[in-house]
Amino acid sequence: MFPTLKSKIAVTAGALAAVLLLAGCASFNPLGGSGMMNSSTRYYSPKLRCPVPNNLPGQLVTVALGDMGMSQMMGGVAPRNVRMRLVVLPSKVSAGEVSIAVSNLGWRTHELVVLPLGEGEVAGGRVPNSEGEIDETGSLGEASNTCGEGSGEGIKAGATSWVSLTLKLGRYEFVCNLPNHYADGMWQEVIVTS
Ligand SMILES: [Cu+2]
Repeated sequence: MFPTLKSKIAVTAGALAAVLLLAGCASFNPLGGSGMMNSSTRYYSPKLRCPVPNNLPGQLVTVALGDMGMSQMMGGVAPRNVRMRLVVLPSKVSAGEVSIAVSNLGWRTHELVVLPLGEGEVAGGRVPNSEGEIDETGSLGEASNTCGEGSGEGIKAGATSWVSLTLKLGRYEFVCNLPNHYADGMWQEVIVTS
């Protein structure tokens, strides 16, 4: 089923809200002090270089991935614990076919993996291994293909990726599982209702 005009407008508004949300942390300074990071510093997103197809099946869910781009500003030296974001809109969908449209608004490569949450499990509660990655057992799919559908080598900065899946009733966790990105905050719970 194609999304109706109304739902398209809602999705556009949602994506915009996600962008604003990401931009909203512009003044967040992971390094602490002022120095070269002052109030005039702006968070800058690369321009998206490939659109998501507008005829994806089922309910459309948008995911915005972001990071503070510090490594660019700091001349390629990445400080530890750079804060990263993963924002899913809407975070509540009905069971059935869902198309997930992912935009990487950050400066680093990211990805989107859909994992189930078992009873008693909470989003953000997984423990990364020594490589900084979490266990992807039970993954329902991923969007990690720069300017393409499905699985790939990661979504490059300013690129999109998308995937269509059937989600059953339950709780899920959308994550980025590149090394240390989960621990840096790239996860969000998504609830699938009847
Ligand atoms: Cu990431």
